[in-house]
Amino acid sequence: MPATSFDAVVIGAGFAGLYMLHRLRGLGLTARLFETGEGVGGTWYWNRYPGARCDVESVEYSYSFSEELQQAWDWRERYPAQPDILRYAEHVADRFDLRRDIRFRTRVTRAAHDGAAARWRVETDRGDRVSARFLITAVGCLSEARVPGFPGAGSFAGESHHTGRWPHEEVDFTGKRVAVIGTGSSGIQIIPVLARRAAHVTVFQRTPNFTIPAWNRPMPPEHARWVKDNYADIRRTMRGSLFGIAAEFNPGSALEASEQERRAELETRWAHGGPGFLGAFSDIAVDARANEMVADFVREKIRKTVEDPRVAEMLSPRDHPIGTKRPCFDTDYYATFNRPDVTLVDVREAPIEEITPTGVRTSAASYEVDTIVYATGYDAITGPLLAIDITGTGGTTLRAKWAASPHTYLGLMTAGFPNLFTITGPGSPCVLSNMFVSIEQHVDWIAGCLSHLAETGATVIEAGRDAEDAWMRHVGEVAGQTLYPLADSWYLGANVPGKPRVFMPYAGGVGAYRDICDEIAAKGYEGFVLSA
Ligand code: N01
Repeated sequence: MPATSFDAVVIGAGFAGLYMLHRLRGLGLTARLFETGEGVGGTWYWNRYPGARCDVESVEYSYSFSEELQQAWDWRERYPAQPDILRYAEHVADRFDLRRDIRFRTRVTRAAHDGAAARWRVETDRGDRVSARFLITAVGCLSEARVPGFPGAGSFAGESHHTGRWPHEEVDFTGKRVAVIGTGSSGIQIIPVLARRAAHVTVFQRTPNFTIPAWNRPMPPEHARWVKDNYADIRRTMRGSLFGIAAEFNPGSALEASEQERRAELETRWAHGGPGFLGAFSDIAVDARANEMVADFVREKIRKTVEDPRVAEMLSPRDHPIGTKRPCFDTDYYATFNRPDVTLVDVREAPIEEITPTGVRTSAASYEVDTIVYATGYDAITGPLLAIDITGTGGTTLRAKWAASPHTYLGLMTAGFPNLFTITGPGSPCVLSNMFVSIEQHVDWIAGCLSHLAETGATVIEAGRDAEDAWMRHVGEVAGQTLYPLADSWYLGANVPGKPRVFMPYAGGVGAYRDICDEIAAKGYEGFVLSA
């Protein structure tokens, strides 16, 4: 008989779930991990589209918990391509012998807390019925893919794929007319690659995004050596930073700098490329005038790169401050629109009315295509959690509790759901950070918490309602000091019709957040309720 009773059930075999499983083992706890996909890797298992690549530098987008692992692994490029990240996830799963506790091709459908037994009862789509004292979600923030409900989508005669649910077999674009709908990070990565492969690419853009050149390149061996020799310092910098990256942030103000100083700083960072660009000045995220100066600089770059002034203007974002939507980092994005075989269509002016058997029809024209790529994003942060039917104390569902907005204490737990931990949940820095830094911090904090429970004889921990209310007020106040709420972004759920408009991540930075979590733990898990 296979085991049905565990100390912990973990949901998801991405980087959060893999590390959580490893730490649970280290604590001597039994665990079962359920994963929908056929393999490990989470978002990097699903996002196999051409051009998929992480835009955090590879040496920073990796685990720090094992010195042997970080010394053994060699990254090939400045930013890791999807196949390399997947290889890394597989290597970790093998190296730490994690697969034997993972059930693949299995989706958790329901989880209900049984108060009398103080256990979570978990059900899957393959008929598993297991129970565990602790339920730990490692479902990722961007795993619930969203295709808008365009009328007629089912009638399309060609192939259509969402970037986040890309087929395992190669999709052949040779000689094809391709529609790409969406110009977020995924669209911005796939469009230049498809332009080189397909006969014609038509890009359907609703909102132009700011994108900064990534300047990807092979990893110079001397840099790889230097990183391995200096990992301890690099990791320390990342952990204490705002966004979990090691890029240098300039504490100076864009408003106080002279025109010449400002331009020099921005040109240097543009030439370096990547996420460090937005660290050019400390007031970009909080002062509209400072932000506009940086946005102007990027729009000027667009005008210099894109030959047709009309197309350049279409590509120039004007409806949100730079950085208030997830910044994008690209390879040849703007220059791709100089190609004669790439057409940009503004669907804000003429919205998509339907998908026909042969293509896309907007209110202004019809476009015949062979393949449609939906780069239309995700029901982010709360979507993957609410896709599971989770019921806490007294029959309250998570969906009901979060109907008006997600409510958590530290993004780690939510009152009324004892012993449920949400790795990188809403109310934590999650998507505003390098996910590896946030994942390791959450997993380590949870492991510390489980040890504390064992040492003190407590079996149940739950977020206190007052502490949770105070935390959510703090999350809102910090967001309110920034320009983030000004954009219709997925950070606020604005991309999903009917979703509450609430800024979900904690914008105080991963360093400050870590200090808060550590202090709460040091004070005996202040604000949590522990019981035997
Ligand atoms: O999704 P998005 P994504 N009609 O939501 C458009 C991470 N990521 O998959 O802005 C027409 O950003 C929508 O338009 P609008 C990263 O965190 C990381 O690109 O809502 N268009 C938008 O242009 C990223 O932020 C990496 O007006 C419609 C696009 O679809 C997150 O994933 C790579 C539409 C969706 O953009 C999500 O990125 C890839 C409609 N009805 C992703 N509905 C790296 O590490 C939506 N759109 C590099």
